[in-house]
Amino acid sequence: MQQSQQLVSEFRSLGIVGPLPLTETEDIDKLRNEILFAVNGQTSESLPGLANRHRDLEAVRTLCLSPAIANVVKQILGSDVVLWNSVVFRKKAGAFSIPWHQDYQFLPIQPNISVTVWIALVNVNDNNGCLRVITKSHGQDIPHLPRQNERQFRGRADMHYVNTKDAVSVTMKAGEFVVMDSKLLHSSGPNMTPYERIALVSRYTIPGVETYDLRGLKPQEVIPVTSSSASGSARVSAAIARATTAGTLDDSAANFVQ
Ligand SMILES: O=C(O)CCC(=O)C(=O)O
Repeated sequence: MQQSQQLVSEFRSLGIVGPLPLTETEDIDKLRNEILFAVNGQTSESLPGLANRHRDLEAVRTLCLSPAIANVVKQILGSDVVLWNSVVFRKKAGAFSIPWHQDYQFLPIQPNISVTVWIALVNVNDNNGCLRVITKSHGQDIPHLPRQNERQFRGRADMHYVNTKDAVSVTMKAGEFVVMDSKLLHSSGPNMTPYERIALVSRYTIPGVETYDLRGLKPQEVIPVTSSSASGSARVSAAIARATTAGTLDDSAANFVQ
């Protein structure tokens, strides 16, 4: 109990918790190879082939529904949690950086209640483009610039508002994950190694929240991570109250542009 209270208060205060280990029964090498085999040929520039594969790939679903992840996300969002989005992030040898951004600005979800989990499928560090974060930035609404073409990442923070000297690199072993507030400023550096860096991002919310496809048009089905008897709308109200208190809720319409 003490441990879980610490975990939640760390999440609320820093906007991130971890790295934490996945459940021991999850064989990360096997799952990674299955994912790579299935997404072969899909790169970050062809994101739709890498998005929401928890719907059809068992290996992606197994990771997204890991009891270790469910346990943490439930402590943050409450016991009734749904998986609503996932993306495989491939960073090939020599590949680009991902610019500083806050996810909540682009999420096709209303109300904007979402927790992001970043799962390392290989060891990650500064050499191969690990995640970088600015802790405590989840309290701020950072202005973002629109992307100039389809090949650019979906959005980037206006760097006048980002103090990169506060950035922390999140070094992780394959099979570890971090849980982030969807308002936490994050980025990742270039991959300077000859090997691919691969990660899985999964996103969770609560029943009753409306979630849409990548273009923010079609309502999407969600996958329950747990169930409880509380009604969806009661859970939404409770989570809105919690998120507002924690300063993590943005009520504006989903403005996702993929
Ligand atoms: O995996 C990465 O390099 C960055 C992922 C990311 O920025 C995101 O999930 O929004």
